[in-house]
Amino acid sequence: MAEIKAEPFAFPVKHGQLALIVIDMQRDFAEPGGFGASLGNDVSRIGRIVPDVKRLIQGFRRAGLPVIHTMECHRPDLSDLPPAKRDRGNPILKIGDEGPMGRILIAGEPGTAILPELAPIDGEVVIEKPGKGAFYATVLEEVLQRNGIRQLVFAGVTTEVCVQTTMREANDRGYECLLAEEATESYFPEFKAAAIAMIRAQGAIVGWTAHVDDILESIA
Ligand code: TIU
Repeated sequence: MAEIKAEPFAFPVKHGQLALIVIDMQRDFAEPGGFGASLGNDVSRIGRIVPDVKRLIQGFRRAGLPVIHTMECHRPDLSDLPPAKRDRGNPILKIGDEGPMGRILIAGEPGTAILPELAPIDGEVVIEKPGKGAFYATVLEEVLQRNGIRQLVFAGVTTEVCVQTTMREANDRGYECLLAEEATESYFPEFKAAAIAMIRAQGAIVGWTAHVDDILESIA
């Protein structure tokens, strides 16, 4: 397990310091009637990455490497929801409103759950986050430090919103970040392509990008 074939150059794997972080693979972003759809998005693209995200999760589990999951969600009393976030745009259903899968983006509601195919197993950390980035108002940094994790492979949705925000937060905190290209998706293919390009530009200014097969081969 020395390095992962990646862009803009090979990602140097450091033994015992690597974890997978799966961002917001929730029904709310992937299914009709959820938060993503309420914003006017065609959510059908999101479900198509599930097999690749699953392969990545299984590879990390097989290798005995940590898998961390995140969920974008808010408390039922909305005390962690800034009005600016609730009121932004003109969604069909706002965060906290009752939808076909329960209250939109509220912790514990059916629609807020992680997709069943990708569900966390016992012992895996799940970070509930009120923001787009997974460090803001969460214990993620503490969890990573306690486990000696310094390198993160990223999967999940959406590429240019919660994935990229978290990668940038992690990069600024000194973590080495690698985005798994087939295991991330956006509602806008052009935004996914742009996010991938800007992450690895300028000598990996935010981090590396790699194909799922190459990541799996290196950690096997
Ligand atoms: N709207 C959108 O593209 N994303 C989000 O609101 N959250 C996440 O990316 N998880």
